Amino acid sequence: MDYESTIYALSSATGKAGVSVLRVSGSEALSSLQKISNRSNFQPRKAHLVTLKNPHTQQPMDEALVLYFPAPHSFTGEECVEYHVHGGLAIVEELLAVLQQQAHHRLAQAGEFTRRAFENNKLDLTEAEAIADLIDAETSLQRDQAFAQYQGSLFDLYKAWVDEIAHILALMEADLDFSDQDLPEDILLKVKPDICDLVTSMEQHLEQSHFAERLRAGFEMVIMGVPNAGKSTLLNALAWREAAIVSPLAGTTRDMIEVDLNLKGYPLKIIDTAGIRSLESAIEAQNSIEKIGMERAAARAKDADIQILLLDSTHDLMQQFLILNETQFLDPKKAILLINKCDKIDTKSLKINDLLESMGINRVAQISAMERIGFDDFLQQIFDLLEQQKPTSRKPALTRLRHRHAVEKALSCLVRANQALLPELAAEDLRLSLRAIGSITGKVDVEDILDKIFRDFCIGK
Ligand SMILES: Nc1nc2c(ncn2[C@@H]2O[C@H](COP(=O)(O)OP(=O)(O)OP(=O)(O)O)[C@@H](O)[C@H]2O)c(=O)[nH]1
Ligand SMILES: [Mg+2]
Repeated sequence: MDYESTIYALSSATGKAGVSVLRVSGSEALSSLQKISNRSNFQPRKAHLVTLKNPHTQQPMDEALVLYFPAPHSFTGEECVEYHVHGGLAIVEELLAVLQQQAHHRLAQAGEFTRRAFENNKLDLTEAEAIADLIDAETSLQRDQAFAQYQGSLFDLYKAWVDEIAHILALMEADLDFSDQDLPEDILLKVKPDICDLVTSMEQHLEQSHFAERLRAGFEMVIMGVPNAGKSTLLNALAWREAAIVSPLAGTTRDMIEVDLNLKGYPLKIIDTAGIRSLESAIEAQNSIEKIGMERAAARAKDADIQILLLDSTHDLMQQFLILNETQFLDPKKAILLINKCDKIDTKSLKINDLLESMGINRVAQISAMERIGFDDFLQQIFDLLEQQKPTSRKPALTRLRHRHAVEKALSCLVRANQALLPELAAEDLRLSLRAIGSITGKVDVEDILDKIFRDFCIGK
């Protein structure tokens, strides 16, 4: 990556706008600003109203607000300039062209400003990822989570772990290097309780992070039901559009259809599926498209955060449940029993409590997907179920598979270190564990940390 060039880019969205912001970062950022504005004096971090002129033609381009952020007190840690121009296409295009003509300037690549901020120690990798998440956040809860991570909640946690592992490692290495000096005997026994504490913390972290990962990527709610129960009608009603085809023909939906919903801050992916028929009919349907659709639906429902069992109230409820249950996806803890087509019958006649008891499910709602009846209660049930899955502790949680893999690796190394019979082997595993956690923030130099700790040890002066 070339860090010599001064880079520039349109930072606000493309297209017409009231104001567009262009960002320039690098050693030549101030000098190009001086040329384009015909002005030499800019106070740091103060807005200046200037007329921008094309340096070749001296034709005015726009009147703009410009800000100068001297290094290292800028987003990237380099000399930075922001141009706030009127967001017209011609203005933005010409300013970009003029910047291109400036010495050592080039258009920034995707993510390059943040990359430079990382290289200049302005943020760690988790904070850089949080910027991307903040920009992508579509619900308030997603934004809150991304913002906490941006402010360093994950970095602080991993930094504390790195410090603890490094401390244990330093003790062990000191023992190995200076075993003839007065360090406590049997170092392996001495550090074991600390390793065990770390193992527990990491296990809890992995366990409690599932919710945060889903909050970032979206919770999944799968609608399961026999053909014609009204699954696609429900999907369309929730999405307020005709996302799926609805018809009185059984077996209309073959593939999964997804729509996104923001439920009081929770990002929710709703998945409509192929209707489930009884196993007998499924056998008849060997290798058919319908069978594949049913298998996919069951697999997706198994992994989902919420399973909607949609039953048609105009047909035998228990029979429908038994058919659905044949595919063995049901997890009563995350299931909601949803009785549909309640516009057609007197629901008092339904023996719902008996049904719930035999299914082991404790959430139920009655709706008419077609007439939009009972939706408030149904949506509240979904919200309650999500709230129930929220971890009680407010500890920072990982949000990406990249973090999860690294923590899993660090954890397995610690477990191995704990079982090692020789301190040399345990030390090697601790080193690997340290590297794995360090790779999440990208800010760990193992040797550097050890140097720091050894300095406090006063051994072998
Ligand atoms: N009266 C009434 N009819 C409904 C309701 N919901 C769905 N229907 C009707 O039931 C039929 C089947 O609806 P769909 O939404 O296609 O059912 P599905 O479960 O997606 O069916 P498959 O895709 O074949 O598995 C259609 O004729 C709908 O209009 C409801 O709440 N009340
Ligand atoms: Mg359908």
